[in-house]
Amino acid sequence: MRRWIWLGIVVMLVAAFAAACGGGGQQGGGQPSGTPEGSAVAVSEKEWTIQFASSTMKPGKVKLLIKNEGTIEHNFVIEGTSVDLEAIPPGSTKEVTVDLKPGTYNVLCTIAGHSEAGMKTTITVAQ
Ligand SMILES: [Cu+2]
Repeated sequence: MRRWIWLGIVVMLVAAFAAACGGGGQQGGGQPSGTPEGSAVAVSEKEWTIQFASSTMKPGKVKLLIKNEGTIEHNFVIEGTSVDLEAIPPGSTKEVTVDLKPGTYNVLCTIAGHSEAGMKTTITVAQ
């Protein structure tokens, strides 16, 4: 007889525990999984190259993270766009967002002599 009472208590405890857990689980759900606006593309500048992590991009807003991995100042220009970054000190990173339309763009460092030495590249924007 006593055994049944204990069993009843255990069943009630388990039920209470399950209810508490169920409530907590519902609270955790419902996080929206939206896609972030644009995508970041890493760009490395140094003597004497400009390298994009990806030189082909989709049209639309693209965030560029330009890191000067060289030992002297460089700047960053994408011809035909508003992107015209002032000198980036060695070791630092600048961020710029550009709205790219389909096409091919020349990218260069406009400090005298740098693009001639190799600091230029092209990127292609296509669907
Ligand atoms: Cu440069």
